[in-house]
Amino acid sequence: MLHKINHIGIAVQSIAATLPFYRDSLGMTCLGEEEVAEQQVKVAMLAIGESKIELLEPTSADSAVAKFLEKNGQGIHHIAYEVGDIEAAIAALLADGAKMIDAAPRAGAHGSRIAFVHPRSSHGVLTELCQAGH
Ligand code: CMX
Repeated sequence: MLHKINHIGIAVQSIAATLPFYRDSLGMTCLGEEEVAEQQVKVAMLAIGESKIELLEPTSADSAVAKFLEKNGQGIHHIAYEVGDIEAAIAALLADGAKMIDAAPRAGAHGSRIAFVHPRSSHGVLTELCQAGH
């Protein structure tokens, strides 16, 4: 069902302040920045081998990422797994009794379709299913 880790999301106060560490000190390639209005975040994607690091900066004080930062401070926010068929993956998880935040896929960054599993079902780790856009 899962192909690989697509990306790891990291919540940050400021992408501008964080990017130099990942891009310049760690030497990752920045693939671009984008605002995902539906999620009330600005994201910067960095490539590391087959996987990516997604820096998440909230654009609104009542967004999911702003609440996370308030409660936990900066740090790892979610793990996103790549799937070939996101509808089938959601159906399989629901059939196993998992609580989905998204019972149907929604739009993610770069034309992808995404769905989140509630962290209470995934033992404390916010888990994202991600089907790449074509
Ligand atoms: N990782 C692990 N646990 C998390 C979490 C995270 N990132 N975010 C929230 N939680 C936990 C909280 O600690 C809390 O746990 P307890 O009940 O044990 O205290 C519980 O989930 C509920 O959290 P809350 O602060 O009360 O917040 P909400 O219920 O309002 O929302 C959640 C929680 C997960 C449903 C919401 O953050 C959500 O819908 N997230 C998915 C969307 C998202 O995160 N988008 C941003 C990134 C988008 C992108 O990648 O493009």
